[in-house]
Amino acid sequence: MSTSVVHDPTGFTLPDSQRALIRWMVYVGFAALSLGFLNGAGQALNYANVDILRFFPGMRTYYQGLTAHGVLNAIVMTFAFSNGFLALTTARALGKPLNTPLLAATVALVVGGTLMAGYAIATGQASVLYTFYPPLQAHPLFYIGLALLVISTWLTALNLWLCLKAWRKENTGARIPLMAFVSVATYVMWFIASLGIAVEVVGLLIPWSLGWIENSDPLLSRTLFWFSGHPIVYFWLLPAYVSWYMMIPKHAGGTLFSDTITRVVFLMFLVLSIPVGFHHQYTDPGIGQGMKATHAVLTFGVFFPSLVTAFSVMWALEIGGRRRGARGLLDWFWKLDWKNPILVAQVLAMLTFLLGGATGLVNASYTMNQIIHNTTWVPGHFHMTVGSAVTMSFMGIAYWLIPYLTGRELVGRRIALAQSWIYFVGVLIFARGMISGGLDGMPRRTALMDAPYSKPSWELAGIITGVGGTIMLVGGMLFFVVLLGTVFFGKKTTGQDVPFTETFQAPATEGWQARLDSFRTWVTVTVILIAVAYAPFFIERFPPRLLSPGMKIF
Ligand code: HAS
Ligand code: CU
Repeated sequence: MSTSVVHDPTGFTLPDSQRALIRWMVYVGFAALSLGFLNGAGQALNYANVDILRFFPGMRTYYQGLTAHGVLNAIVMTFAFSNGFLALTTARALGKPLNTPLLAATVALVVGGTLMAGYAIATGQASVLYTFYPPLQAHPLFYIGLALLVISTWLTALNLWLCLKAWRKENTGARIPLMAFVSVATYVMWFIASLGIAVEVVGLLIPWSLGWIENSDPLLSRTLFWFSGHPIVYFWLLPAYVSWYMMIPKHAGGTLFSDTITRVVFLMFLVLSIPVGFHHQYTDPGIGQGMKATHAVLTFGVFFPSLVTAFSVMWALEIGGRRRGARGLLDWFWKLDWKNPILVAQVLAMLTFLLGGATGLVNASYTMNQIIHNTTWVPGHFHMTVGSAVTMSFMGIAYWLIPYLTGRELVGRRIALAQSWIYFVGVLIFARGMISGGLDGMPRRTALMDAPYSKPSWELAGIITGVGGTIMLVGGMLFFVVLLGTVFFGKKTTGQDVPFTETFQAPATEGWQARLDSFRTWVTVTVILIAVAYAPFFIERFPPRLLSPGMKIF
């Protein structure tokens, strides 16, 4: 148990040009997040009967604000951050530079895509929410912008693949360094997953919004959307997991327990993330019960690697706490370095994710889903996953990543610490409001302030939601104080490295474990499982039934 392995003793540093491109990618992501936060507070306050959206320039309706909130936070921020972060982790782990023109093209696509979709949303021509279900119809630039954003992730996938290929050529037979393996696995999963949304947007929605085809097929489109729409949540989550597995042990002073288990977890996400999309469509007509049940069972399967993660990461934290002097059963938790904002943001993220995971199980349970579907319970769930586990982890990562990318020391550690706690408390209050309201039938995605109906019990739930959302905004804005302070006023430093952990044992070079690195095998398994879970529906639904004319309601 004591032989430690340093992953990459080569002392590789990323070329300055690539560091600058990654920096800009991350800036774009965080710029989107800042606007997304503002819109989020507007949404939360809607439930408390307070309308601040009307003070936002150009904002016409609640639905326009909700679209901006979802697209900026869940698509632009996450894509931009992952494109930058996982490109860096891959290059660092392999000790190889990336492809600069590809990286530059990726940044250009993220910027161009965001501007196009942003234009359509800002001018009120795309108030179709981030799921853009037809027959709601948006301006063509909305769909084209989204397509460019998806293509930016493909270019990143290609960049990682080229980097890995070059490394393999020089290291025949060697195991892929763990941090590169988990980063590449994330993008392999997402590349396959994104094909659904690509077919939907390019094959159906862009031609329809341009008037080349007259009508839409809502059920087929929704199914293609959720083919990508469930795995996208793991595409948001896995960069945080890369940090929890590879970096948190280092920040906590611990060590990652098992190389093999970590690889198996990421491979389970590759294989199981996609064939579960119908758990978003339990109430959709036109999909067989048997298919829905299959997806329900597989959803419980994809729950498992997160459970394993909880125990692996907890053990790494425990080792860290014990090395800092903890003796009892649980005091390792309090012995962690609670003054380190990088660690604190992410440990608090994990704590909210325990609740995010638990509410996910309720969603996945076919019959219980009937009670909470389309209620505010669902945004309650996803703000304890993407809205905190992921977002707070990205903020925690930023506390070393921004210094790494800018060559400047972090400014405002105390503000950073306060920021994490405020956001954490805020999101728990917010989610408490949403969850309780949802159990009482409070509808999601509804301008409740203007609704002619209400229920007395929604009032308190709405107020709690509004208060929590406001606290989240304060926590979120303090993050930007730290960020801007660091970028503009941080003391110049040199010589930082990407912080990542060792594992107790080096990966085995022979036996079954070596087979884990064969992406070809796992992609084959993935494709077979997808065929089992989706082929019956798509065969039955082909050719598309283009019957629904577009609607522009808001
Ligand atoms: Fe979900 C709806 C099921 C995870 C995001 N989900 C959504 C939507 C979003 C979303 C955005 O089955 C709404 C989409 C829309 O607009 O309609 N979800 C699940 C399940 C999981 C899950 C089973 N969701 C996520 C993640 C998301 C996310 C992750 C974003 C990042 N979700 C559903 C279903 C629906 C749904 C249905 C449809 C609902 C409907 O009707 O519309 C699981 O993957 C969750 C597994 C998580 C765990 C927790 C592990 C905990 C860890 C932390 C460890 C803590 C430590 C600290 C180490 C098993 C790893 C230790 C310290 C101590 C002292 C303890
Ligand atoms: Cu899902």
